[in-house]
Amino acid sequence: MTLTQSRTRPGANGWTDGVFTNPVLAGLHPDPSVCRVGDDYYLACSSFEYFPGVPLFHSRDLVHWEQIGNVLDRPSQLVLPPTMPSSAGVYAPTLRHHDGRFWLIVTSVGDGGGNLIYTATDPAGPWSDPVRVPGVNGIDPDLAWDEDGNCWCTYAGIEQVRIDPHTGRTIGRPRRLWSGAPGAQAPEAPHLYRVGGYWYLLIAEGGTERGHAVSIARAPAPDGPFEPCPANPILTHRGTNRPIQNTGHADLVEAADGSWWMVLLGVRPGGGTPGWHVLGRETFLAPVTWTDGWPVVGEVAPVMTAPPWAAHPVPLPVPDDFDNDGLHPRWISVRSRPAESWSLTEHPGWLTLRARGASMDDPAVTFVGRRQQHLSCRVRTLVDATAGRGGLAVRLDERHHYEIEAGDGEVRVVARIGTVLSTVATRSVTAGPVRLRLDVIAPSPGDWHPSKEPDLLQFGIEEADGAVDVLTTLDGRYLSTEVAGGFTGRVIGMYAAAGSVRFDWFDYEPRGDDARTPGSESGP
Ligand code: 6LW
Repeated sequence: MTLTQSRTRPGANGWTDGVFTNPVLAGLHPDPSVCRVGDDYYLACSSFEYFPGVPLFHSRDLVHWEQIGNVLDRPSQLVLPPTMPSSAGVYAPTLRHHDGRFWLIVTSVGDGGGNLIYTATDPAGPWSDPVRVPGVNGIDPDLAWDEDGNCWCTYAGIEQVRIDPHTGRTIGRPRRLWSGAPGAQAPEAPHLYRVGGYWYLLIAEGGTERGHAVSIARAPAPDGPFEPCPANPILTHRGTNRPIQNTGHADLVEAADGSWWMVLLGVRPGGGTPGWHVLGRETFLAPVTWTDGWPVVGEVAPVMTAPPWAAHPVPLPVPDDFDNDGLHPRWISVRSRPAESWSLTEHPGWLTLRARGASMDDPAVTFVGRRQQHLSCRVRTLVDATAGRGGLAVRLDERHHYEIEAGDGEVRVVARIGTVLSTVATRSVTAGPVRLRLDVIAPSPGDWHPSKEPDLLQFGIEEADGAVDVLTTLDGRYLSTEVAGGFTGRVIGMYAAAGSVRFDWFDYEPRGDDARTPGSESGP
């Protein structure tokens, strides 16, 4: 079936009268790294246990980002084994354009992979197989080239070593460069740039939680000696009541007009105290000016003054009816997506999933999902579980997920919260396809008490006329990073836990005030 539905909304697409909305990449998009080639900007993020990995975005204005691919989209580039824990996997890319090529370096954590370099002439892919850099023992690697063509790899600590990026060989010994503020934890996320007569070393410190911050130092040469900025940290929201928290892990870019911008990660905690963020760490944009040779970061707020050249909106999400030959790059699976686990041709117009693991607890579960990008949203799918068991799942990790599942003449809602597993509600249904529906409902701003939940997840069966039989409503805090731990956020999608399960369409619809936040969509 083809679902045709157009969605327009006044003030949609993150763009109204010279303002834009932050985050510019909502949902699980942390550790952004950005580079410019002419008038085009490219950005990459961490992807942890998800496959395909390292989402790659294009923009003409830094505000509106469209996903053009994933750097890691085949097993020869990286295998994420089932033994690798959630929130391990692929961390913190640096994306640069040098010598006519795109270069991307990441750390593969938890499988002994270490630091890996990939290159491409077209950022949409294909990207190369990896060059391993065994002499760099640290996360968050950066690549920078000096005027003599030396390639400097700087990483968490903060340490640095010269490398040959074509072979991965280190040249000389790693050296400690700078550790940020005395006593601050986790100096990490370095990026090294030449601006004017100085080399600037941008870092994150304080840990990726509420104490997160961005600091900078400068030196006459890429290897130091580094002098810290007297105004450090140049960005932090620690100890404030701002709606955007945990601001850190940043990258700088000079726009085509000579203005400077910072991309960074932050979170939007909801509910009472201590606050729960459910969408993961998201990518925000802030203006940067220079004073006395130091960058000064502008406000990071939900509504921002747009750069004068920001003008082209991106479409809002539309239903995916699975009528195309392949899956859009936004669809991600847990660790791998073997060819035998999914098909768009077995029943044309439907996505067929074949079970591997027996539930969403399984590290190798057959799951195809997308990031939750809006605080309130409605997700619906038409599922035929005649030949199996499966449905719609909201996943934080193996031990924190809710799902509404069809199979064996029933629809049931299952909740996994840590060691507790419970079937919360069941309904008998007649044979044939059934519409499963999830409404994620964030409270209105004034609706607050100290233990208020960040959101509610209402699961139901939708009739053809749109009426909903609600099975249950669950507290969203248990699918937050503050409860589950780790580095990710919610991913919502389809799964098969037994036999084969077919999905005719999947519809993710932003709701509420937050619906103006761009969703990096470009059609199914
Ligand atoms: C990343 C580190 C961080 O490697 O979190 O917030 C880690 N910063 O720089 C995982 O995303």
